[in-house]
Amino acid sequence: MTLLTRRTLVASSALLLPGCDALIENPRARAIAKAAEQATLRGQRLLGQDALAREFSASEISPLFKANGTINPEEPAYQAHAATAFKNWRVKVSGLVKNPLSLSLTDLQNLPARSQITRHDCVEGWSAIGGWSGPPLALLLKAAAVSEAARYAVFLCADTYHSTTRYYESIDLIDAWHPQTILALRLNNAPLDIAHGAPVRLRVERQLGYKHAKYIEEIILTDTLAPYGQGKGGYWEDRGYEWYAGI
Ligand SMILES: Nc1nc2c(c(=O)[nH]1)N[C@H]1C(S)=C(S)[C@@H](COP(=O)(O)O)O[C@H]1N2
Ligand SMILES: [Mo]
Repeated sequence: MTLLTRRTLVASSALLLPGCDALIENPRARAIAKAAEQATLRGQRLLGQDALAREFSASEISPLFKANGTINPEEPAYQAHAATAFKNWRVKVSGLVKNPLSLSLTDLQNLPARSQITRHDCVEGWSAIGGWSGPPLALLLKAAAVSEAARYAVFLCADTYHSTTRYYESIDLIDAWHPQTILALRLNNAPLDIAHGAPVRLRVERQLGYKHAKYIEEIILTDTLAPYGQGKGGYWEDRGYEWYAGI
């Protein structure tokens, strides 16, 4: 609401109620104008920003899905979780949310899951088709009640991959709410193995492999990427890769 300027109010109410600019001073007219703007936004997202990445059939699944980057986090804390089948693993959702969450694997497993067979493309030049399954990130965002000020979701991982800081990634809220953005718990009908990000990893299907953070421990809603890593929004972004890695 506060983001609406007088100009956009005039523009959207003019569309709805030609010649009635004076009505913008009226709270009911303002509400109608706001609804018109939201409808436009939804319309645009249906046309483009919500476009789905291609999905494949089960017969197209790659016989071998290569694992890349960290394939077995050496950190003692991670190894302790792995030794106990991740029973004490939590995924925290914090930052610009009204209800911070701390979810166990069982909590995540009990949420409705989405299954999708998609192609993973790594910048190193290989691709693989795999079947992923897990709760849509949107369900967590809804439960956490994301604040209007949030612009990004940042994912903090348990591994450090040849550095002293954790692997991390970030996406904007359009990708965060996208129906194919899931917290994958399973690959090809089996619980995620350690090489592919156990116990939970991101799938953000319209972007390249490095965006798909494995070993997720924390999801932070934020209006700035500056405090994380070198401030470029991800482990590989800090080393020169694009932040929006669209395929
Ligand atoms: N935590 C973490 N996530 C990560 C990486 C990593 O090293 N650590 N590597 C990224 C890269 S470059 C790719 S291609 C994919 C590889 O996923 P896979 O091992 O399931 O094939 O994970 C991405 N997510
Ligand atoms: Mo990659």
